[in-house]
Amino acid sequence: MDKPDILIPRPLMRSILKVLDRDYTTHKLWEMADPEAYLDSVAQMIKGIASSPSAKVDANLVDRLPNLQIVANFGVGYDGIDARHCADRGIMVTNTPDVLTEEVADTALGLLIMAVRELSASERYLRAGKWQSDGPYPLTHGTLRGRKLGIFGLGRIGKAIARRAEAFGLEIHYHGRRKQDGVAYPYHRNLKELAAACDTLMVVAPGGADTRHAVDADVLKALGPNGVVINIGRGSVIDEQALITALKNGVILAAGLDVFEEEPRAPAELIALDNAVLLPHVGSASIHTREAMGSLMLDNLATWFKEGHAVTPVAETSG
Ligand code: NAP
Ligand code: 8YV
Repeated sequence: MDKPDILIPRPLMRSILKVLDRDYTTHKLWEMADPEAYLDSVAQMIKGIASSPSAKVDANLVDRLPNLQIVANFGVGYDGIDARHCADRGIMVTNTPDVLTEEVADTALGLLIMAVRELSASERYLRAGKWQSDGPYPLTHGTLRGRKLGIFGLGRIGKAIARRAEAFGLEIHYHGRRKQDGVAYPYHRNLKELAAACDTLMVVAPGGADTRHAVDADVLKALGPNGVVINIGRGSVIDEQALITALKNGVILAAGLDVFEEEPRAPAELIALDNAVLLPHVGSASIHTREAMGSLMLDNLATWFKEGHAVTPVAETSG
């Protein structure tokens, strides 16, 4: 049997590319001098896309590929893929849920503690020699003690974060599109209500048009001057300019961000702020977890081309 042709828009881990090169005819778009012309020349052949959150698989790209059968995403968040359009065209879309949940939840708790207890700033203080020259680092205004954590997006990762936060003694609240059966944490119908009931907001909802800038100036104000915002979900969910203003003006206390509106760019204004802890989208970025995500993506492609079904289809294409 001929090896199916797979388009790879953006670089993937070497170990995954090795298997893709072995089992498929691969087309690595980022290596092409003229990606548009190359795409035109191979469009008829492409049966699958091995995608990742930094690649955009929009309706325009999908419609250029008449024989496309599957888009397999390296990541659980698939806001970069027009999954509704794929579903309309009968194209399968898969993602990598569960295998990264615990890793991302660990990172979220790390960010929370770093932001509340100023761990990055205090480490910078030591490295600058100030402990010796100026004495102990000032006591932090922030503490985890008595904090109420509002989780925006109580899904797989949100629940893993909640389990950890409970162990730290935090009171948990949540908001999503609906109240969940069997969940005892207080539910809030909208984000402003959630923020007003809490002082710490954990954003772990998906990106995309429905959640764009859901965390705005009003939500930040409702969180209050002791407020801490952590974003481990998607940069687009927070209005970044409103967040910068709130951090600068003491509307909230601090923020911890793993994701940004225009990755890999983190705004200079955020970088200049000592009350913002900034990570370069490393939530799932251990070799262990990225290998597991890669295996699941490869399983989805293999099962599709061998058996005609996928292991982890996204909601839009699972019916
Ligand atoms: P999940 O299990 O599908 O959970 C998503 C949660 O968000 C659900 O509880 C859902 O609840 C809620 N939600 C979905 N759409 C919403 C909307 N329009 N408005 C309000 N709430 C909404 O997904 P997951 O596995 O936990 O992953 C969550 C997200 O984390 C991913 O989509 C991805 O963007 C991000 N992520 C980031 C990293 C990183 O490295 N930083 C790594 C992995 C994932 P309802 O259905 O009740 O609304
Ligand atoms: C990505 C993520 O997989 O799963 C997601 O939604 O955001 C990360 O785990 C990572 O950016 C790989 O490119």
